[in-house]
Amino acid sequence: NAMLQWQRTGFHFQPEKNWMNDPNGPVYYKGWYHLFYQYNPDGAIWGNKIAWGHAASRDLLRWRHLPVAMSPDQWYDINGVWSGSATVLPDGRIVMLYTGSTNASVQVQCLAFPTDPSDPLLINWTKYENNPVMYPPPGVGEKDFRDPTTAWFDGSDDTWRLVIGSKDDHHAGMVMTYKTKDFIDYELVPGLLHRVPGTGMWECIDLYPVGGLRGIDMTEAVAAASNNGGGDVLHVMKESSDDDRHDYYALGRYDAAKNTWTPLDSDADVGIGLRYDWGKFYASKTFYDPSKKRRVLWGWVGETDSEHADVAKGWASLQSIPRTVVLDTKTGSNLLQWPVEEVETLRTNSTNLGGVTVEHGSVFPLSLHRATQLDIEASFRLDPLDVAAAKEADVGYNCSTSGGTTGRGTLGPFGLLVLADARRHSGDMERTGVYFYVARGLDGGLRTHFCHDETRSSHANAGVYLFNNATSARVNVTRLVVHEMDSSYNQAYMTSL
Ligand code: DQQ
Repeated sequence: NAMLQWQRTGFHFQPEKNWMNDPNGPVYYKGWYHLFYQYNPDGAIWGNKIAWGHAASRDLLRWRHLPVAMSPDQWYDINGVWSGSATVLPDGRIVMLYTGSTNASVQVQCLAFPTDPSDPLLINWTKYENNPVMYPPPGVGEKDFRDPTTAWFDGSDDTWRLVIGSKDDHHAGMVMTYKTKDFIDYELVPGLLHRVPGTGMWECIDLYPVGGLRGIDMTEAVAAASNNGGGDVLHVMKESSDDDRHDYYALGRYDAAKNTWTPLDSDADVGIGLRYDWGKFYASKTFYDPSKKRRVLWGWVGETDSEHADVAKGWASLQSIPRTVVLDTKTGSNLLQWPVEEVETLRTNSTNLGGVTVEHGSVFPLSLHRATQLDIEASFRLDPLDVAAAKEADVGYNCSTSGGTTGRGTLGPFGLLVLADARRHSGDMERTGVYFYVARGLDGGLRTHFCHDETRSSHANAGVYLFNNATSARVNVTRLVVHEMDSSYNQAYMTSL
């Protein structure tokens, strides 16, 4: 069916068919990036036979599909080979830890290794003969113990450490630390690394350092901290909240000796309240890429299609475009994310359309070739006189509830209407808005909201428009470069191998 074909992605990773959820064990090995993922080889829905799908890439964009890496075939993972993480040892060997759901549906941690370490594609995996290596500790529910992180080395006692998320019987989300010398015997480190009442099960914990512009490996950060206090390095803790299915993070300080992680924003009882993403984005995981010295983030993007539609399509879900994550050094209070630089290699024709002014209350189309996949760089500048004149106080602007692209304010909304088609609906163009809204806070300062509006989205693949729905402000589009993207390449490459 041509329509269903059309809905396949251009650049986002998807298996050739069937269900996918969490990204697992991302790692760079002998020149290849590896992505494993929660996969149902039998159909387009999640089930109790989840395996680890596997793909490898040289550039994080063009993927080679590989055979299923691990299937639920042992008593300790017969109900699912669930999420886990890779650790690269100093000699280059890889250790994989994952959660098995046992024949009694108990969550246990299991160990696996590449069968042939000389194979850069890591096609075959061997499960450790004496799995499982960790059981739920006393006081922790049998079904509340999953998703081990990447381990890091701590030179103070020459152990590897990792964390696992859980919840307690007061519905508090919590993070436990384990240490091990050999990845076979583990010791629970006393105390909890973190705990937040009322947040439920914490899935897929991620814990990693951020500092300047380059990424930092966790082992490196722990070593630096014990030598010189660690400088300005902060540690991100992320949890995937099973209660509301969003990924939350906070910046904090990790103290290895005390086994504590303390959020910077200590007043927030929640402790972890920032979102990576306001769309569908869950069970994410980062890895340190030694080849480009960066930290890269993947997240599972579930689709909003019904289960019925997924079954009809024969597939469900994609992975986000991998993103480089850095600390926002300007604010020191949040992260910045950007698609990995490799995305730019997909740009073909580029058109420079900057240097225009969009008057208030106007919409106009950009003259582009018809293209289904675009990468748009844009900078907007409000007229300073309009900004100075804006008196209106921001009484709680909200991207979702303040009218989207049709709202009206003194300094917004303005921006782009993409996937827009004026012919389909007279007077009410189908479009997806990507826009800004600037408001003056009660303290007199300006706040910029960056939003998207899907309420009039459709499958239209026609035009891109500039719009400015502010009541009086003019907007200068100082830079506007539209890159057409080579969208055929990814899928063609995947199927040709
Ligand atoms: N998905 C896995 C679990 C994890 C959950 C099972 C998060 O390991 O907690 O498919 O989406």
